[in-house]
Amino acid sequence: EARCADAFTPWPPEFEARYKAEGYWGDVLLGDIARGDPSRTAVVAGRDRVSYGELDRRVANTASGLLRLGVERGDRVIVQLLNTTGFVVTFLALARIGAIPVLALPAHRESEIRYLCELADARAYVCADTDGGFDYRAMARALPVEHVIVDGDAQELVALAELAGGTGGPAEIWNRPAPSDIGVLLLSGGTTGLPKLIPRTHRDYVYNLEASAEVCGVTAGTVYLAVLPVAHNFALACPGVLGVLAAGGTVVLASSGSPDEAFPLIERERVTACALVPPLAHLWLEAAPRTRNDLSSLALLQVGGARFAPERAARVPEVLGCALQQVFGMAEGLLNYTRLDDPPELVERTQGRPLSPADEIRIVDAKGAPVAPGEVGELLTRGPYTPRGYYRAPEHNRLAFTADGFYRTGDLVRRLPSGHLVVEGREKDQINRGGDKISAAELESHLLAHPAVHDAAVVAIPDPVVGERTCAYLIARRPHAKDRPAADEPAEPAPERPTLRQIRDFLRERGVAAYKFPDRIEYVASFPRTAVGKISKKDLVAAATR
Ligand code: J2J
Repeated sequence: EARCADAFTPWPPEFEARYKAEGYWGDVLLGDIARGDPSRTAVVAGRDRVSYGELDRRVANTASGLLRLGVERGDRVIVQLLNTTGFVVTFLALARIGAIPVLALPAHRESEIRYLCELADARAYVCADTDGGFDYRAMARALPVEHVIVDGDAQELVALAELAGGTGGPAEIWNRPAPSDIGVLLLSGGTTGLPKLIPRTHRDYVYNLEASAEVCGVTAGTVYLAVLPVAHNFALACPGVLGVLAAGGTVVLASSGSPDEAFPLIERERVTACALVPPLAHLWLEAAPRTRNDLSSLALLQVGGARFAPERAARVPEVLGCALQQVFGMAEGLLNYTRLDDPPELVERTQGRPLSPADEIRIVDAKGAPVAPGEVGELLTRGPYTPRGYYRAPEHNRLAFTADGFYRTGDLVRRLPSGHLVVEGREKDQINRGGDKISAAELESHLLAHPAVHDAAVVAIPDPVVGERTCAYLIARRPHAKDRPAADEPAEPAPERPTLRQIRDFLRERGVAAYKFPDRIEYVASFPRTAVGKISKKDLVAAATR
């Protein structure tokens, strides 16, 4: 516990006492949540079919292997795995020995992973072998970590399976984590130049996943299909893979949410629940009327991560034959769910209400004063599973949290008398590309590194399919004065303007995840400014959509 003290802001003692006394925080550790009947199926992934008994053995053996390697309590380990059994085993094994998984998305590339290694001062990196032509092992060899562990063909690196196969059986874990320790570091969607990590303690995350499982009616009979990356909070713990394992249900892991892959799995495994982002839900609504697959087992479809249009929400029950649940969540904590017994009106038109009776909500105007009931304002929140600060980010924390510990979500919401929230927009400088979050500042700083780019401003433009797309406004760099033609030569040459293709190649070359690439670029001579001289992104959006 002590070694983490400088890295994150603990809840004040009176809150800790209250959350414990009221039963939100218990003593269960993240590594011990998979407590299903040993003979029942815990995880299905491709040809892998693993019982709870077998899962527990694999977790114990992997935990021993990690200890033998020298990974110990408090060490940070970057985990970049696909939706595989290896992810579940690695996550639980690390949690069991008190090492802290730092969850990267499969789409992240060297720029993001290297930064995470440095920020978290990581001991080890666990990755897939390859995916879609990308070789994680090649990237891994250049990273500043002591150990690289590979789920799959490890070449000369350490294989995850080999790690678990050591002799001597499970080792004694003498230095167990405390429930108040950081159990996992989640990646923030980000609004700043550099990504942030969110420290989730064992006890707050266990509450997060157990309370979510309860609100979603998860039982040992649940068969949950994970198609979103399980490194993301939604598919991991809302209730996600961990919530379903905690209830003794079955988790089916898939690598894509396309109807071609998901529908046959739903039929074969008799899937009862699934979580999607809106663009995927849209695809499912389009594909379901024509499918030959039997989707009748599906009882609950969660949709969240970005705005889900009410017209589409209303079609889910008739077209997919299941209940819809809207989820407005964030890796920073607060989760809002529509409830299974909410009237259709609320399920279709709201993004749910807070999970916990102990969640505190404030909706404020630009000056920080509460708005009148029903008015739109910025959502601030604190509660038993909303941390009080980012990991190793004291300066940013002073901006992102109020003095009394409320997290500034940057989301603009309206609250109905029922307590349900409607997301009306966003104040933060972020693009929500169908659930994928892109920090404008981060992308701008990459664009500014291009030698032909003088200035960059990134905005979200509305899109009928993914909701928002990324548009980068660029000011091309004029050639340097010394390169300019002499006075007797003809007029100065036009600045060179990289094409969208060239910009994307440049970002790929820099090791930036592809989902952050702009969909569109526009060259301008100058940016519109606000009265106080800041770039007016509102005017840029208006110009892009004219
Ligand atoms: C509009 N905007 C939404 C929604 C999230 C469950 C579900 C989603 C996330 C997630 C998550 C939205 N309508 N229904 O972690 O556990 C936007 C908001 C929010 C941000 C958080 C979960 N649901 N959003 O999306 O950390 O702007 O978490 O602040 O990726 O997504 O993004 P993220």
